[in-house]
Amino acid sequence: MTLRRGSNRGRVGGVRRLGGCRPILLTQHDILKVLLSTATLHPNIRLAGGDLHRKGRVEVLLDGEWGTICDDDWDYNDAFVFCRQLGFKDVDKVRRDAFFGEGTGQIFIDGIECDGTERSITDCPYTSNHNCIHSEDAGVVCTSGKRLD
Ligand SMILES: [Ca+2]
Ligand SMILES: [Ca+2]
Repeated sequence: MTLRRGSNRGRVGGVRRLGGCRPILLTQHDILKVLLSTATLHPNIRLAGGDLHRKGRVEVLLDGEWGTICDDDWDYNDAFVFCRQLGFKDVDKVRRDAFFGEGTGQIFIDGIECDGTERSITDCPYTSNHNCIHSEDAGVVCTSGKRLD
């Protein structure tokens, strides 16, 4: 296969002079960019400690580290943004008080106040200067239905 995009022509020519590993790295980078731009699932959040893929302790990846969300102000609107971000249609249950077990690491988010329209949980107003402990970790049960939009 020959790439005809103008931006790649000079790069491919330069790579030939530099040796064998660089073309593979550049190609992986291009593929990763496409995958990230088309991904339905957001790579920076996850559910942990639940027994089904749609429920668990809500966790976020910030600065390369997984951490939790405090249940202070954790309500339906916040859970809705989280479930939608994971690709689910809605929220089944909002869980508080480390319902799915206590997380480890940092508590990144406290006092979260989503209005329900945000695309990402980290787009919601919140404070990282928390007054929480892990027994207050927030959780959620998302509906089994996947979002269609
Ligand atoms: Ca809230
Ligand atoms: Ca608080």
